[in-house]
Amino acid sequence: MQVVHSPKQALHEPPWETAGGREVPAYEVSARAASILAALGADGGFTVAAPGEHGVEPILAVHDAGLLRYLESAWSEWQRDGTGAPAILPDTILHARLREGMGDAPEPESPCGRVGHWCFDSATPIVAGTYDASRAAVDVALTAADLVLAGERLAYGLCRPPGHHAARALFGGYCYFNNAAIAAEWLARRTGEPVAILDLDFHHGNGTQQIFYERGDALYVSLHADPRRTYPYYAGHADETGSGAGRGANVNLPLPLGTADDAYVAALRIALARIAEHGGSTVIVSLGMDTYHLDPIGGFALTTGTYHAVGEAVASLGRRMIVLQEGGYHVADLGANVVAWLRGAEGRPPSA
Ligand code: SP5
Ligand code: ZN
Repeated sequence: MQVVHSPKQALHEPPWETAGGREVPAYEVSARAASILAALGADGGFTVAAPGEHGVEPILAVHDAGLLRYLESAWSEWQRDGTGAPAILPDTILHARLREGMGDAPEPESPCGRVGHWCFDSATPIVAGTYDASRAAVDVALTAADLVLAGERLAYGLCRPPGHHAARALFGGYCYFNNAAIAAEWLARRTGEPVAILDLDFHHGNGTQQIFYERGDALYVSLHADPRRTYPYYAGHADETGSGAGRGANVNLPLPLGTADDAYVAALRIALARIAEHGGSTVIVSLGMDTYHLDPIGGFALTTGTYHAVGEAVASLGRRMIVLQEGGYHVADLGANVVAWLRGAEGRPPSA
């Protein structure tokens, strides 16, 4: 199987994040990609290639130009006019109700004001290499899409940082650009076909949902922890089904904390049935391994064998697959879990 990865992605190495009122070591670290690369290498069935550069146009097809401009300039501005802190995190965030009834606010001019205009949480630091790494992750996703456009049945983009929490004009949730949404739009424009995105990360992909919420040609289907108790809290409920031309093309399957293998696979069958009803030849998979029973921030109980079964079940749709890495924070087992999933998707048996 063809794998796409860029060493530039390791330039994003946040020192810490804040979670639950505490400063904690960052979860979304480059050791995650190293774990996956080591397992792919040990397996021997994967060929890793670097991405091709695709420029900013495919990003601007999905994201607000102001978000791109902000991420491109944030670190140098912070060095020039910021607080001298080793990472950029917002202290004041543009909450929707602050402007209730008043229309949009202009983008502020100070570094602390700007970051809260574009970021929605306190867990997604910007450091020196964040922009270059995020651009590389987009190129990884687009190159994986290109492989499938060129005839591969299946390609895996080892994206880092991940993407599914990034909305049209907003970053957060360890995500800066929405790799899967950018690849989906790229594919839709090139093929003229409808496209389906299956999001298997533990967390709801609020960004991908937002980007395609009014689109009928792009189906978004997600299995995730119920947002009533779990991040991102404000999106991912079952009654969010799309609007306008997108009515019916957004499918959320929230699951309770503690969800284990059998219940997960049962929900997956429902997700796959919805995708089978939608047209198009390709499925983009937002693959998060934070559903793992040992994950430090997830709350499901999946085991490695189930990842193989899930990959196999998704492949049984008979569609081409662009598989893009999202979350998964149990670094030691992350690589084995990804390999199990990809082997299932390829129709190979689980490794011994
Ligand atoms: C791509 C992705 O998986 N992003 C996840 C972002 C989650 N950020 C908030 C993390 C909150 C962690 N809460 C820790 C609870 C530990 N029991
Ligand atoms: Zn996640």
